[in-house]
Amino acid sequence: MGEPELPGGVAAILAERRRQVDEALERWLPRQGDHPPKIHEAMRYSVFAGGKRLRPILALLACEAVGGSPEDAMPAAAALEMVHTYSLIHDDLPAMDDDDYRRGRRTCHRVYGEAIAILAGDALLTHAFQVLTDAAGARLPPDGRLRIIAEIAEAAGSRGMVGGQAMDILAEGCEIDRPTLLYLHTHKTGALIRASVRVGGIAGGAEEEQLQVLTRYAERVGLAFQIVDDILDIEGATAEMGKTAGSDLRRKKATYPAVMGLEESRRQAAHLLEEARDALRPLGEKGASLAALADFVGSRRH
Ligand code: GRG
Repeated sequence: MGEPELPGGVAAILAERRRQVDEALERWLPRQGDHPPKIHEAMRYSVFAGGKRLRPILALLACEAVGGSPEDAMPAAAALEMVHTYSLIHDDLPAMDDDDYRRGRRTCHRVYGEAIAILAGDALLTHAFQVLTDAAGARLPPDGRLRIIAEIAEAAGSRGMVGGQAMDILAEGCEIDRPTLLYLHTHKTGALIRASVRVGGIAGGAEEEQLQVLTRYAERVGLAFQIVDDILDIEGATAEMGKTAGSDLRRKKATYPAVMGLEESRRQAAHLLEEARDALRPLGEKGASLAALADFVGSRRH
C-alpha cells in the first residue's frame, strides 16, 4: 500500500508515533500463544494489519499540545486503537458491510470465521478497558483515569459510534436529509476521533479552556475525516486503500458525495480542516503537530 504524498514533516511525525503506538500495543495486548490461542491470534491479526494509528496519534499529540508527556496518554492511545479495531472487525462482518479486505489483507472473519471474528472484536473492546484500568494507573491519578474511561465508553457506545453505525445501517437505501447525514458521520466516525483528542488532553492535564480548544479542533477533523473517506470510496483505488473501493455506492450508503455532490463535499472537507487549524491558535506553537495532522487528513489516499 503506497504512502500518500504528505506535507513536510508529517510523514516523520506519523512514522515515529506509529512505532511508539505499535510498541505499546505489543506490550498490552494478550500474547499470540495465550490460551486459547486462536482468539488471541485473531485479535492480533487485525490490530497488526497496518492501520494508520490515527486515533492514538491524535491522543499523543493532544497530550503534548497541552504540555503533557506522551507516555501519560499511551494507555489511552492503545485502548483507542483496540476499540477502533473492534469496530472495523464488526463493520466488515456479513451482517454489516460484508467486506473481504481491510487494511490490505483479508478481513478477520474471512480468515478465522465469523464466530471467532465476533469474539475477537468483543475481546478487543473489553481489553481496551482493562488496559485503561491497569496500565494507566501507573501514571495518572484515579480521577483522570475515570474521566478517560467515561469519555471512551460514551464515544464508543450507543450515543456515539454504535449509534452512528446503527443509523448508517437503518438508513441504507433510503433518501436521507442533511441533519441525518451529519448525525451519522459525527457519531459513526467523529465520536471516537473527538474522544481521542479529548482523552489526550485530559491525560496531559488540560485546563477546561484548552479542552474546549481541542474539542473544536477534533470535531472538525472528525467530520472532515469521514467526508474524505466518502470521497476516497469513489475516487480511491482498492489497492491503495487496502479495502474494496466503491462499496458505498453499491450499497446506496448515506455519504456526503451522494447527498451534496463531490465538489461540495471537497469544499466542505477543506473548510472544516481550515477551521480545525484555526481552532488551534490559542495553543500557539504547541498546536503545530495537530495542525500538521489536519493536513494529513486532507491529503490522505487511504
Ligand atoms: C461495528 C460498532 C461498529 C462500529 C463501526 C468505525 C465504524 C463503525 C465503521 C467503519 C466503517 C468505515 C470504513 C468508516 C469510514 C471511516 C473509517 C472509520 C475508516 C477506517 O478508519 P481508518 O482509515 O482505518 O483510520 P485504519 O485501518 O487506518 O485504522
